Amino acid sequence: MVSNTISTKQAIELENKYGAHNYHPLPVVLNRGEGVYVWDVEGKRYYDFLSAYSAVNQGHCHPKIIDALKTQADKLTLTSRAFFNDILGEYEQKVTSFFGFDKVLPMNSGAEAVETAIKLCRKYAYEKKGIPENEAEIIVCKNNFHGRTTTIISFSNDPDARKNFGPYTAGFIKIEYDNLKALEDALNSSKNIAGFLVEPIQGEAGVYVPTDGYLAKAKELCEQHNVLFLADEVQTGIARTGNLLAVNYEDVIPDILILGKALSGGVYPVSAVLANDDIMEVIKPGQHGSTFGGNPLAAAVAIASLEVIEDEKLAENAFKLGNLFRAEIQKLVDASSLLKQVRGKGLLNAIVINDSEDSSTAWDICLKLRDNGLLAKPTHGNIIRFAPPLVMNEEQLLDCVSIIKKTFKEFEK
Ligand code: IF1
Repeated sequence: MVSNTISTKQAIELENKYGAHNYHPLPVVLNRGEGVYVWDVEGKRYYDFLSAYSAVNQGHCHPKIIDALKTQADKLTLTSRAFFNDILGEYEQKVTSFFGFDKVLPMNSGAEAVETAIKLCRKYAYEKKGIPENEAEIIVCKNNFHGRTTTIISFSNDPDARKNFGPYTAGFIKIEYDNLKALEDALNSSKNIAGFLVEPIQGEAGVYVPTDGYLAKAKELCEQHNVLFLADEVQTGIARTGNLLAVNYEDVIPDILILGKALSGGVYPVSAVLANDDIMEVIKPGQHGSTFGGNPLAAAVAIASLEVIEDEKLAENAFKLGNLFRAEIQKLVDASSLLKQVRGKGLLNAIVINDSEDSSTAWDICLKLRDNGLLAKPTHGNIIRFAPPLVMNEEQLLDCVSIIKKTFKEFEK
């Protein structure tokens, strides 16, 4: 029975009693979303400044995407890949031309797409580069976040993500992020390096934007060593950083591109791995897939989601509003002892609170932001991520800036 009269207290009690405690949500119970706004069960409206970790770039319940979902849902939702259907090919043509690759392997979650990219990279290394089987190494960066499957957390250095989930998958070399010498040393350390997997901006780590030129130079080093460059744009992609992809800022074309989240506008789990034929052809029938990967519903939703990004010029809007946001918050940083820094690109930003990592300050500030009508959540410790839907307009953004300023002023008293 779908309830529409449940109270905040009741909803939280139900989740606590019947749901695994694998999250610590902010105490707010939402029952409606539209554009940049969400509402709680008491009817209070909030600005959503998390966008479901950048899955709702197109805004909550975008009418064009919802319409595509509803229309397709009345026709055909799932065929499995045992048969063809009339919309997967159309979506594959759309997404490959949208991002400039020959082929796409459609999956569901971001982690599944990262796992797919790892398998593709390893198989390419064995079958095209002649690396001895089971010897492939993939370079990753410390403080990465690529998902929560056992292989992916095997190369995480976040104890919460990793502890007591072993034994871990071998074949990964961890280096410091934004450090070209570390990358070069790793590339020279073994002849079995298959790939370099990197977030163009480290999101979960706290929105770490690398030095200008890092991505371009890293790609160049990979090319020199005949190593594949895998860009995880699950969070930074789909216009979030003010470009269609974060790698576009440096004209980097990854060998393997990983997408998820806003590929579906937050309406349905859709992820994708894109590559050109010489890489994608190493996957033969029966060697990889998933029940829901590339299903008609996902295809219809993803086509509409990409059309919204293009038609509403959301990358341009994210670029413009991101500069405005950081300029306004910088004034706060300059005037406040509580704030250390604001950083980010486009509408993927974070504020660093001037307090210890293990303090509750960031959390307490998010509770006050909630009371003042804006929802955000800390990433690690003293960092609050600010990532509103890209459909936000200037007036709404400035309204949010004033809520943030008001909240920090209240907090400083
Ligand atoms: C959670 C974090 C963000 C991602 C990148 C792959 C994935 C993600 C760069 C996997 C997913 C989500 C996972 C979600 C919260 C959120 C998150 F805090 F966990 F780290 F955004 F920063 N690559 N990120 O950011 O995609 O399998 O989730 O579809 O697990 O709590 P997924």
